[in-house]
Amino acid sequence: MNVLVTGGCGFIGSNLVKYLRRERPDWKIVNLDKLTYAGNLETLADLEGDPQHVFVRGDIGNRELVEHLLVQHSIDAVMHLAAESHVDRSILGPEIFVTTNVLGTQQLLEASRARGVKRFLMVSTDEVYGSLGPTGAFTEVSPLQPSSPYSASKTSSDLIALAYHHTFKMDVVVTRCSNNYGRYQFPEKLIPLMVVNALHDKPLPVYGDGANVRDWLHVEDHCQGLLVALEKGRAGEVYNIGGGSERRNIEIVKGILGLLNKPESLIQYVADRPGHDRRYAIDPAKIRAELGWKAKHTFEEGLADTVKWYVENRAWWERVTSGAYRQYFDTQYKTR
Ligand code: NAD
Ligand code: TDX
Repeated sequence: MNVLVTGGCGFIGSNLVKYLRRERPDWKIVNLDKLTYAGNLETLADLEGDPQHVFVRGDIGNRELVEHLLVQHSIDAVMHLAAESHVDRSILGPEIFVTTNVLGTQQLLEASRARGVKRFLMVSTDEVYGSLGPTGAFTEVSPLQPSSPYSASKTSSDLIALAYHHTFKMDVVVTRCSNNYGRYQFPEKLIPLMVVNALHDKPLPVYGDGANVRDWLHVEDHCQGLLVALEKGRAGEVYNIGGGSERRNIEIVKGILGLLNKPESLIQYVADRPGHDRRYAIDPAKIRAELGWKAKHTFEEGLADTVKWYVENRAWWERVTSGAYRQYFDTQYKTR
């Protein structure tokens, strides 16, 4: 099987590429990534020289390039993760979110249709459902009510992918997962940002009252869910993937400070995120019943492991935050 993974140098994508190399060693993985600020090829340095992993720097919106790759590598399936992924950045500048997430996804779908890709897995998000009250959980038929430019752009791409199934009979499966955490997450997202700030003894900015709730999913559990959806999901179906670990932001921030033995005086309540969704919670009953998937990690064990990883891999996040990792690409690839 030959698989095109888009965004394979980002947080989830790089974990997924490593996971697929371990779990499906005979598959060829072609990794198409533009290497934006969020993409770091150095994360995949351990795959250097691996003939089953082919990295290509490029844009999902470049239809000619995508079609060329689909043909050149006889791609059977696409796992589409490439995106602009940060809500706060979408509030500062929505345009690139529409360009990449909406238009880029449509180009990728069109190229996949033209070249007869057998399965297209669209990695979407629980943010398409908007915000929940204090009770209940999102199911696959919950109304779509995205709040931010990011989530609206993801909802658009999610629906365009489903439209390609309904209209053109393309084999499309959509997954919608909750907040991921784990190794190699860019330190702009809640957990790695708080760890990095605490390690620098800098203030930890908690938005609003800190009582917003997210449903945390270990990235390894997510990767397993993506593989199962790719292999066993039914065409045209949506599968929610959730970790069953609802936590208030402030609990997480305090937990991180506890793990690092840092004082709670570092917590700084700051202005709320505009349009901040109050609560997300995923009902994963469908993927459990139909595909037999279930999260394995507990949040407490996963968070402790993640915090330890950031403590021990300071060089990785220092290079990522300074932009120094770009030199790696320049020396490894540009000269070839
Ligand atoms: P990320 O920001 O860490 O990585 C995104 C990757 O996509 C980067 O490597 C970047 O270089 C690449 N990219 C961006 N624009 C591109 C383009 N035009 N062409 C090719 N590559 C491009 O994101 P992530 O957190 O790993 O998220 C991956 C996917 O999962 C996204 O689609 C996101 O919406 C979705 N998702 C993420 C979470 C989460 O908690 N992180 C939760 C639900 C859904
Ligand atoms: O500095 C911060 N302070 C803070 O209080 C940051 C960065 C975040 N927060 C809050 C906002 C959210 O309630 O923490 C929560 C999590 O924030 P993010 O890490 O930015 O994630 P979120 O907005 O929930 O979106 C994430 O999950 C769904 C991913 O970034 C998306 O790509 C995914 O689709």
